[in-house]
Amino acid sequence: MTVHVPSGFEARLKTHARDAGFDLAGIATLGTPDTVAHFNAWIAAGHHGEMGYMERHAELRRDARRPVEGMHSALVVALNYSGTQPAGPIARYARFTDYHRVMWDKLDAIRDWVRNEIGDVQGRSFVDSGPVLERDLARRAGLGWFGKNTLLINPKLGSFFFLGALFLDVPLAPDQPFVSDHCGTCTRCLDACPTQAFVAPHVLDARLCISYLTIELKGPHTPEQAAMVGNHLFGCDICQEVCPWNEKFSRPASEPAFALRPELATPASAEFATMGDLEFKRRFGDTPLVRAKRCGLARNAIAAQVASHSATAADGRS
Ligand code: B12
Ligand code: SF4
Repeated sequence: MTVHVPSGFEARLKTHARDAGFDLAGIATLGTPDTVAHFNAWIAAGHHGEMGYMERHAELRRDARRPVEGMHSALVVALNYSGTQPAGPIARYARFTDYHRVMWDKLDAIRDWVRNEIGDVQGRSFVDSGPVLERDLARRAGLGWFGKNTLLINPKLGSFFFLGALFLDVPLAPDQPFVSDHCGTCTRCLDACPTQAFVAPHVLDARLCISYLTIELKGPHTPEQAAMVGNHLFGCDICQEVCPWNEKFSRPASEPAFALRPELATPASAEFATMGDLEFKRRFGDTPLVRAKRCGLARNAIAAQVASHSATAADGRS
């Protein structure tokens, strides 16, 4: 059955996405990412470290039509998770219920609305989960530019938001890509990174990134890695915190599921060093922390303890 897309449908779709709670919405046509060469160079340099899935599924990431056959367009959305909270050992995005399910549910509901509106359309929701270069797609859909810290930045929202996409098998009129770059001569994020993880503007060597070292890297830390982690327990926001666009435009999240959990906002880091599996699952099983697993959190908590003892010892000597 051929589906007829009525005139003005794209505008209604984006309005519907914003009514569903998304802060930004745009439309892109699926195809070869504009930044595929950057992605290829990043993989070739080994910047993905032990994130084997980035390499394994590289072919799919090189063309957004490949992950799901027959897909044509994407509704790309952003959901603010609030950059206004104070810094802490757990990155801001992980201080409440896991965002994947929240966003999948919203995107699936939008797909059902599309079916209701225009007929038998196939769709697939992606949130961080699929072999898709989401920031490339978001820039194509007009949502923002690539900051030198690699985050997608929107001129009215900053960068503390999640990205998601609803792939659809109908041709939709795309938005204009976001072509301008508003970083200018600023280098605050590059200068602030405590581990010098940016090998150049826009290029992150994940192997040096605290987010990677506390979440994605499995197994024990080398002494050098433990020292780099410092008192970070899960993830890192430093390159976003210092960004003037966040200082100016971050705002509290309006998504009810993103209500702050005090035990994640001001965690007792040391308790993660000894917590058992059952307790970890009971207290944090529905949060992003499960990505690092209980043993990853224990490893990070020990690195934090060592960092704090070293700092105390250094103070004592001075
Ligand atoms: C792997 C991954 C990581 C890795 C590697 C990060 C990285 N920079 O690649 C690690 C574990 C380190 C990580 C950390 C974080 N991540 Co992450 N991560 C991803 C994931 C799964 C893939 C990213 C990817 O494709 N990397 C490949 C490299 C090559 O891409 P890139 O660095 O983004 O660079 C792109 C552009 O900058 C551009 N580019 C590259 N070089 C150049 C050069 C020039 C001159 C130009 C103009 C452009 C350009 O092309 C590249 C390809 O599109 C995405 C989800 C997804 N499926 O896309 C989430 C995602 C990027 N992460 C996200 C988040 C929130 C984070 C953290 C903030 C979490 C935290 N607080 O700890 C940090 C931020 C660290 C950082 N500065 O990136 C969000 C970002 C939202 C946003 N506003 O941009 C995403 C989109 C998840 C989501 N669905 O919301 N992440
Ligand atoms: S801190 Fe400066 S250079 Fe880095 S992303 Fe923000 S505006 Fe761009």
